[in-house]
Amino acid sequence: MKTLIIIDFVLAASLIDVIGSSDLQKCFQEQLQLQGQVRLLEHHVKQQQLKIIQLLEKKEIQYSDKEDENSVIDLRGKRQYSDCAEIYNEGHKQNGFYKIKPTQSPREFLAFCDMSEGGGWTVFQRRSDGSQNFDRVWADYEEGFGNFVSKNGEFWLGNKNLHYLTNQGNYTLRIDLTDFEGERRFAQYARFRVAGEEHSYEMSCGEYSGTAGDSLAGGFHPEVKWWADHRGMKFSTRDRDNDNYEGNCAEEEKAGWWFNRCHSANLNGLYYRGPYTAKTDNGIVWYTWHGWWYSLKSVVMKVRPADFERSIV
Ligand SMILES: *[C@@H]1O[C@H](CO)[C@@H](O)[C@H](O)[C@H]1NC(C)=O
Ligand SMILES: [Ca+2]
Repeated sequence: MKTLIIIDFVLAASLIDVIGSSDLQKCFQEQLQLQGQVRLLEHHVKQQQLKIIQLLEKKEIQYSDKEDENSVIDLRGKRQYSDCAEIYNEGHKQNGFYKIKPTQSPREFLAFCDMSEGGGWTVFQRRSDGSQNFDRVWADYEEGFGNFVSKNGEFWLGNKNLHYLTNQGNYTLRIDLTDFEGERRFAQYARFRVAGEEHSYEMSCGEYSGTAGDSLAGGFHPEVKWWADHRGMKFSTRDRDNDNYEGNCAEEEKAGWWFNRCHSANLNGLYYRGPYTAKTDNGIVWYTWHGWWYSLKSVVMKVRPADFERSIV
């Protein structure tokens, strides 16, 4: 080995003699240039790699967004479920739209199952962003309307479906509310029930519990009950006035609801985003929390059998 190195030295020395020092300098310069180019290319390669990683991440995010977008869950089973509590008790604990068929219902329909807060909640109304129009006629409220695909889509399940659903037994109503300050409150009512079409989908419910105050039964003050109690009220829409007011609550409040004279809760009202001014109190109102002139950020109305017990799966 040593001899070889010596030969190399000798060779190099003789090469310098042969090529001349200016040529050698040129070679060195070229080498430096090439090394510079290599570094530049390496830099490009690194940048490209980063770009690829970023694009892949973006694609992944889009992918999960799409998964969020479509929240319909097909169980593909032969079994029919009367509500989300049954689905939960079968071990399905993912939030989403499932097909249910209450015992008296002539057909299956999609309902959002909220598997949080103990699970088994069938959601029949949601407000989240004002993307759906809730100022609708009787037939729309009867059959249901809105977005039955997206996780946070707005919808009304339909009075007919709500009737079939709540007449299967004693159902607890839970209303989850959030405001634009990021606070959450809830109101819960025992024995929530919606009568059939022949009774204009009259609503009844029992004892209140919760943190948002009792706006549905006007329980916040005995003297307001005659106009603020929504229990025992028939459903009203702008084309079907069943309220206790000389005028037409649904028309003025731009919503379908169990109006009295007219309300201390109007969760199907206009989506205003917080404090608002209008001729009438037609925002998304829960009086006992934010009064009549504050429109809430989100609402979820859901039911669950009173005797619901989580099965250990
Ligand atoms: C519903 O609750 C009421 C009052 O607690 C009770 O009398 C009734 O038997 C219950 N109905 C069903 C179907 O469980
Ligand atoms: Ca009226």
